[in-house]
Amino acid sequence: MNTRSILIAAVVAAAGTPAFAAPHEGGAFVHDYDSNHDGQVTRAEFDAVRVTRFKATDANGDGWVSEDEYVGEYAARLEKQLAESSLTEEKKTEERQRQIRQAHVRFNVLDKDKDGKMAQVEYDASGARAFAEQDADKDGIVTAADVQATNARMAAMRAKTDS
Ligand SMILES: [Ca+2]
Ligand SMILES: [Ca+2]
Ligand SMILES: [Ca+2]
Repeated sequence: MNTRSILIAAVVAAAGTPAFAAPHEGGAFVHDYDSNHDGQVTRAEFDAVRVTRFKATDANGDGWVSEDEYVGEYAARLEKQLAESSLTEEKKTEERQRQIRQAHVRFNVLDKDKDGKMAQVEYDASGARAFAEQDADKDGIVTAADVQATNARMAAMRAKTDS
């Protein structure tokens, strides 16, 4: 490979990296839930945001979230992110389809008893799992250091599966 083709390969590789940060990425965790901006997320802060989000997602206010409500709430947040992103329209369409497909998959995982309704208790159970997963040192508070440790652990797990 000459210098020029190496350069082209590097540019192509850079273009292939996602310009679009997944909403479930670590840095977003502290950002999303740290209501008093002290750099750490307590369980109380986390739960308060989750309760608000569940209520907002339950668009018709009947106490449970349907698949349409769940995907609808997610799609609205996704559109905001896409509007701010620098992706081309074509890439945005691709990303939208991929993310919406995953939202349907997530709903079905959350809806443990498969009645098509996600109750607050099912939503809370998934939240508790997510919080525990991020809290790497298990002191009940998620800091940026916890998130980094969790990301490193997951990257190591992925590397193992890939090899
Ligand atoms: Ca905080
Ligand atoms: Ca509902
Ligand atoms: Ca912690």
